[in-house]
Amino acid sequence: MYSRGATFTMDTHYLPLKTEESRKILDQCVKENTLMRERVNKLGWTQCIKEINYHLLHVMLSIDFKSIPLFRYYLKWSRNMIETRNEGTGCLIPCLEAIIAYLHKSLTAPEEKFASRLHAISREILKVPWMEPRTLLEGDAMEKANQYLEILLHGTRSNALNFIMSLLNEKMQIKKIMLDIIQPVQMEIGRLWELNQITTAQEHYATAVSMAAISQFYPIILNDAETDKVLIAGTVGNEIHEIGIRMVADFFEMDGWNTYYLGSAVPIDAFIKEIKVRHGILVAISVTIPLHLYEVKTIISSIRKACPSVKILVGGFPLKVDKELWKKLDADGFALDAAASVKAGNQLVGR
Ligand code: B12
Repeated sequence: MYSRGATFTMDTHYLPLKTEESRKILDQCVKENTLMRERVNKLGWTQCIKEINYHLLHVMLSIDFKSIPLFRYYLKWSRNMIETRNEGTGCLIPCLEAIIAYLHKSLTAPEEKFASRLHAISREILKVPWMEPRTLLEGDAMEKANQYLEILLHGTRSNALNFIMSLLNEKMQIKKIMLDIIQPVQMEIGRLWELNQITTAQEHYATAVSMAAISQFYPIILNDAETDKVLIAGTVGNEIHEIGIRMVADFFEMDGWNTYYLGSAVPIDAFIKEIKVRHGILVAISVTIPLHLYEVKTIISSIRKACPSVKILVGGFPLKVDKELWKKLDADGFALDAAASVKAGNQLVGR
């Protein structure tokens, strides 16, 4: 397979930099742990500080949202990232311990109790030997999905677009193509990236092709129905993952709604203006990167103030990881996929 030899820290330059805190935590780790000293010698202080910063932000996120599932997911994910880049997970425990010890001073009593649970969980998870997570496309039902994956990795754009159209010609429903072929293949692309088996460029390319493939359905899907069922959908802040929310908007469109899909990373003021101008009765906001949950919380509180009668649905990757999170965001509802979104949306607006 492919190898990009990446290090753990990714290009997330817009995230808050807690450089001073991370340096102090790293100092402590280096004093107490030989592996950590070796790591600093190998990668340098700047890289290791960035790495601690990323762990620190995720520990804080789990504490702020009181979410054990988010923490478990992050541990598993960072372990996969580190193991498959030959960086050794030996440093993960000392880093997390030092982070939790550092945070102790500033935590309230209940937060401190919660942080101790995170500590226990990290020990429990990391003592189990690492195993490579299996493909998400196992079983006979996944034959077509595997073919599509193969084309995304080794074929041309035209092969991919033709393949998706051939499924439609074989009478596979558009909704099924989206949920049973494109969605799982995109998730598998993510798994391959996480395991360092494909490059970021391949991940980008696959997504661009999948979006083009979906666009072929628009002459069939889009309608001009006169209706007061108006949906405004998009992602906010720095969230650029957009296939999921596009699918959600498409499923609403297929259900007879008027949908305004605004795109990704829409500024809050612009989003609110659209809700007002288009007379939206339902808003759908998607989030994929867990650290972007803060931004979703902020926009929801702004929408509540500016458009008190509008209903707000949320969804996306972290909300699938922790099914209680939507309540902590002060949304009106959430759904696991595009089909369930339509059901939840109709219920919320009483249709
Ligand atoms: C494609 C992709 C990208 C593309 C996005 C391009 C684009 N224009 O969309 C690119 C390459 C740019 C990218 C960038 C990054 N990505 Co990325 N990406 C993915 C990938 C492979 C697929 C996402 C996707 O298309 N899913 C398919 C859709 C259909 O599924 P879905 O989003 O879950 O949507 C369904 C439901 O959730 C629900 N739903 C979704 N939204 C909503 C909204 C409402 C209201 C409702 C009700 C329901 C709902 O319905 C949808 C349809 O059924 C995922 C893998 C994964 N497991 O998701 C990684 C993944 C999300 N990315 C990841 C990462 C780390 C990043 C980067 C930080 C680094 C990188 N890879 O370069 C950057 C960050 C960018 C940013 N600022 O947002 C990680 C996140 C892990 C983590 N710990 O945070 C993942 C999980 C990959 C991995 N396995 O490691 N990424």
